[in-house]
Amino acid sequence: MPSAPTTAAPGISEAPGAAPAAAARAADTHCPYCALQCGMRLSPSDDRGPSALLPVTVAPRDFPTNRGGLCQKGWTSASVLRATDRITTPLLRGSDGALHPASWDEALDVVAAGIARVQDEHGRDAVAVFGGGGLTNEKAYALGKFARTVLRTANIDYNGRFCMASAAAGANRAFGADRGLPFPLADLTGADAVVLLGSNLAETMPPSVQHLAGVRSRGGLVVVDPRRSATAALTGEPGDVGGVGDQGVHLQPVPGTDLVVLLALLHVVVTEGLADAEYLAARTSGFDDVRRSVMAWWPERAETVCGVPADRLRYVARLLAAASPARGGTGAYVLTGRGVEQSSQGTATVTAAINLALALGLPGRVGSGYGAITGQGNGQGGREHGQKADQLPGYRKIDDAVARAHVAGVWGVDPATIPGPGMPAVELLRSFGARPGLGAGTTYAEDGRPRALLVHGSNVVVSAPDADQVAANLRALDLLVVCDLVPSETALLADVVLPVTQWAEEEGTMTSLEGRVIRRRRAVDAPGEARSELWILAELARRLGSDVSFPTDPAVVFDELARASAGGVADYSGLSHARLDADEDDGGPGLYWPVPSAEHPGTPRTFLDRFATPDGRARMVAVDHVGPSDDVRPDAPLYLVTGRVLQHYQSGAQTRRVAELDRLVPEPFVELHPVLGLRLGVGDGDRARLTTRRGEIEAVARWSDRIRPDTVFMPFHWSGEGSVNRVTTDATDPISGMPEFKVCAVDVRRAPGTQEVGA
Ligand SMILES: Nc1nc2c(c(=O)[nH]1)N[C@H]1C(S)=C(S)[C@@H](COP(=O)(O)OP(=O)(O)OC[C@H]3O[C@@H](n4cnc5c(=O)[nH]c(N)nc54)[C@H](O)[C@@H]3O)O[C@H]1N2
Ligand SMILES: Nc1nc2c(c(=O)[nH]1)N[C@H]1C(S)=C(S)[C@@H](COP(=O)(O)OP(=O)(O)OC[C@H]3O[C@@H](n4cnc5c(=O)[nH]c(N)nc54)[C@H](O)[C@@H]3O)O[C@H]1N2
Ligand code: SF4
Ligand SMILES: [Mo]
Repeated sequence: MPSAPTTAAPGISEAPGAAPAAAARAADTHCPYCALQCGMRLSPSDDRGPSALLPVTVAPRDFPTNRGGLCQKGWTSASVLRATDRITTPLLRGSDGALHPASWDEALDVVAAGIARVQDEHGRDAVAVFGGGGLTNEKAYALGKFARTVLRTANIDYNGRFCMASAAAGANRAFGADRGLPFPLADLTGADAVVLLGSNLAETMPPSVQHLAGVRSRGGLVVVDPRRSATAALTGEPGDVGGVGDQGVHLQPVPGTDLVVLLALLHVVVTEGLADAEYLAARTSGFDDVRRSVMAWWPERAETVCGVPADRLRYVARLLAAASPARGGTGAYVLTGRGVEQSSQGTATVTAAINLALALGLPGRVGSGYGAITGQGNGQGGREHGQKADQLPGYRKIDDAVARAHVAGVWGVDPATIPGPGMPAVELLRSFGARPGLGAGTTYAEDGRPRALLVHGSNVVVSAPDADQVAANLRALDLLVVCDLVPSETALLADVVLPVTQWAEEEGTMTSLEGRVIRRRRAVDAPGEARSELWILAELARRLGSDVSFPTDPAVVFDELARASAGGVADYSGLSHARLDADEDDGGPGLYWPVPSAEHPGTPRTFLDRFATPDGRARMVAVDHVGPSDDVRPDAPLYLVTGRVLQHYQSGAQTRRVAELDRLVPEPFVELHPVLGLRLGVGDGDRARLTTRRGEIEAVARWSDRIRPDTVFMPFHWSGEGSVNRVTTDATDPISGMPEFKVCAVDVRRAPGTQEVGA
């Protein structure tokens, strides 16, 4: 592989509309981006006004999650359909090191021959697959099936490992099932208390804030975040920063110490007799252990670790308990987001949040509960249909003999040919690296090193932790194939780039953060030669001599997925595109899984009678605080936390190509408190240099009094010298394999040789 990627202009369109314009039609569909899956109506553009070059215009429509609202990303989403550098033909890396347009036959022949060669020389597991939580259910299902039946490789995982893995591990262990929100989002409206741990909904899912109006009016919104984020500000004007406001409370802990906050809250609940004893006896197991384990975390001790005043911890514990049904409240919710989950103790922190909710009797009760806020458009469905290393469709375990037999039956293969679990994402990306002492002739069985990778729907060079190392590892591959819409930083490293259709160009289904299965609909044809991944996988299967069937009609793929999921945790067997369409024609906004039969109405709220564990009880598991893997120390005395801004989505591959969004937030920045800025000599507007154990980056400093003075914040949406994942740690949670994106130790200074702009 070449070390310096080059982009060739041919095959990548240069101007909006450069690809032949296709007739557009109206369609009711959903936003391409996040898991809120806001409802939108696409209409053919007229030939006047700013959208004249785009095939469709976007308008919001009424849907339960967005109630007629859209964020800036949603409003501008049609721009990506005609991104100026949209890939419109397959591209092949030539002997000159550049990417050149090729026909589909040429490109697919190269991919098939490369796969066959690598598997011949190094073994089946030497070809790996990396999927994405943005793929439709149909594509995610087909990708998992392709990996297990055509490639017969164990090594398939996806970017949901960066996103939902700890929440999933925690919920699966406690409840026996992982549906991010096991209740409709609109249920939050009636609660007396909602605790949001490490979630910045006001920027990451803006229309969802409508559902917090009720709890805010009752003073019950609790936001836990080291920054006074837009969401934390919804708690109202406090007397002092981080204090109690008129609409709720903002707790501003030391980064990476949320587990201590949660242990202290449960300590107060237990010692003040606020737990729901009847519920605990009837619906849970393991409480005694958990009760004993929180005894050591009285609020004054917790304060010394997490920095949240003891009286405020008591206030929040009592607020939450008063809202619980056992104490006559209208209901309470505990919700977690990436701020607490992207941690080496993410599963433990989710478990502590669940323990707190269980002690108060919230889960499995109408009007109360615990939930994790799924991130990607199909982050929920993406983790149910078999692109996760240890899973088969229907949220089944790949090492479960009964599950293997069922799925093998649907696929028409011998269960013994389905591989076992593969490596989780971070380990997989690490495994490609060349290692001393291993020659070209070794096999996967000898060195555990895949030689080829197919990427579908992730830009790992920007979004994976320790990203420079990831890029170096991708360069060490014999074959990198990337399917994408645009020349993402990862696509630019590939030997073969395959252009694919995107949201408004395809039919399919998505499963929203509420577990609601909804339809994605086509309004416009894809430009140039872009093709659906269903077609690409079918063509590769044929070229690789497989006799397993790969239908290309999404409705037919869905029917097969539904059969494969029958009897599993995420049972879609009562659903079809036709049923979802008929439901929508009747004004229905999709159906919640499980939907185990064609007559079944769907399941808006799960666990009402029993949890999905063998004995029907929720399992409480004692957990304790260890702290971040890369903690502050004299040469790296500050916490670096990472996250998002409203205008950009993920690695920025899509939103950096939307002029309006790029103009609003054109470059990476590092947010720091003025007190810290003065101490470090880094003024507002200065260039700052950030150094961690992985390396150094530079970005513009932005002063803000809304962040702790011991912490700096950077969004991760950019590549280049301000790409924060070049310095984040690739340490992972031992149970979920989720990387510790949120916290690492950093040294910050004014970039040498730069002019002082600020104070
Ligand atoms: N605009 C926008 N919206 C998005 C996305 C996007 O890229 N851009 N992506 C979508 C996806 S895939 C996801 S996963 C969601 C993510 O949605 P969120 O979880 O809301 O997003 P983040 O900004 O990653 O993190 C939330 C907050 O965690 C805080 N935080 C950092 N460290 C800690 C800590 O140690 N403790 C606590 N309590 N908080 C901490 C940050 O300050 C930040 O405000 O957003 C979805 N929506
Ligand atoms: N430091 C730091 N890093 C983080 C996070 C953080 O909070 N901090 N958050 C993490 C989280 S939660 C997530 S979810 C990840 C996400 O990060 P990524 O996995 O990189 O996600 P995207 O940027 O959405 O990349 C999706 C890519 O797929 C393309 N694409 C879109 N639709 C399709 C399709 O249907 N098929 C194909 N083949 N391609 C498609 C897009 O053009 C884009 O290039 O980032 C993680 N990285
Ligand atoms: S909140 Fe999410 S789904 Fe809604 S418009 Fe914004 S990005 Fe799209
Ligand atoms: Mo995510």
